[in-house]
Amino acid sequence: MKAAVLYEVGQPLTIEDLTLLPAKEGEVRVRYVASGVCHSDLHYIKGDRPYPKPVVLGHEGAGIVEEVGPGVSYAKPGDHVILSFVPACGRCTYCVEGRPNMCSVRYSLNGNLPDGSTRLRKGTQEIKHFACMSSFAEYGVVPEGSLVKVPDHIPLDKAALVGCCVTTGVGAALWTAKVEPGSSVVVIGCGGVGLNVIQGAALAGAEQIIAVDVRPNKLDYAKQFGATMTINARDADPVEAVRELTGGEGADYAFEVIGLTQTAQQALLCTRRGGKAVIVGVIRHGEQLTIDPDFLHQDRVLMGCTYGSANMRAAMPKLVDLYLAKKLKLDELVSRTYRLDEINTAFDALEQGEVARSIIRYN
Ligand code: COD
Ligand code: ZN
Repeated sequence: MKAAVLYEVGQPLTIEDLTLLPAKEGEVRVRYVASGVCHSDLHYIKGDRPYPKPVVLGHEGAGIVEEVGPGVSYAKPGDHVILSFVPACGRCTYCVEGRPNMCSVRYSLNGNLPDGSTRLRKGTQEIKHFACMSSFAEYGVVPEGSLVKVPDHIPLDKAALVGCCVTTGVGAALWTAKVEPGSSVVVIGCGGVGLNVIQGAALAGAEQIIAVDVRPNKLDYAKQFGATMTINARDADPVEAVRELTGGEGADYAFEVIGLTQTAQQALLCTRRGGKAVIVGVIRHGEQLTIDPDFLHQDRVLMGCTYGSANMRAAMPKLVDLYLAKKLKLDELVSRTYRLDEINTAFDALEQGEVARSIIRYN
């Protein structure tokens, strides 16, 4: 099968012919239909976060089950699935508590499947998996716990986006922050994930949604997804601008959706007394965040967020239903569709801020 391999940090991905070994116990082979191109993949390409290599990246995929290994009961060949980038073991404390987004297995993977081995080969060379998904490939072998079944009539190229940016973003508003109707919300960073925080806040009934970005095209997208006001952080200090727009108080909720210390500080400073700042972006490995304790002292809450605090098999089908009910925008997220051999162009477009989201579509 064809797959895009990252051999070295900072190098373009190489399209290779790889061998995919058969699914073992508790694993499933999936034919990918599409994969979104997310900034988190770009962080690994650029070396902002360490990861074993060579690796096939891609963590926003959907496809069709082709073959199931021994002991698999959740899915059968022909099932349409969204892939979760966190496989859920179903047994650890987090899974049992209904918080599979933090399943313990995730933190021990190190580029392998849960049994500690890999199914990807270039000749005899072992290639690492990414998030047990590696959706920049025509096929994947994934743990059963990564699958989220969806009805056959959902377009899988759109459903792929539910695998990361939609669940992460909408979930950050609904399930992490629990945005309340009538509230004021600031979203700093209006890319694929940030636009979904905006539409999540709109779904929750927020009255004022202030979008902050440095690119005018992103602020236009933000309005399309429900922002009521926009701030270009190149033209104005976002903290002062938010204070002005909120009667001098600050907002009830502020979301950082980029992964920079400066914008994480801004998110905290944008909140009113008693407000919540949610850091969705992951800050570069090794950097520290400095916090003025006076801010926290005023009943403010600073929160982290992984996968929108979602319980994936409960949350993703609900998001798909909202799309079918025309209450959630997915079509509008897809600015461009690329072939796998155009993947480096897709990353350039992401880095240049040209797209809301782009997808790789297989055949
Ligand atoms: N001020 C305001 N906006 C800015 C600034 C700034 N100083 N710098 C950049 N931006 C804007 C860009 O113009 C762009 O619109 C946006 O920030 C970022 O958007 P994208 O499309 O490049 O990125 P996303 O939405 O695909 O990804 C954002 C994440 C925060 C998810 C990502 O960067 C990250 O931190 N990933 C790690 C977290 C993680 O692993 N999540 C789970 C998988 S995604
Ligand atoms: Zn992502």
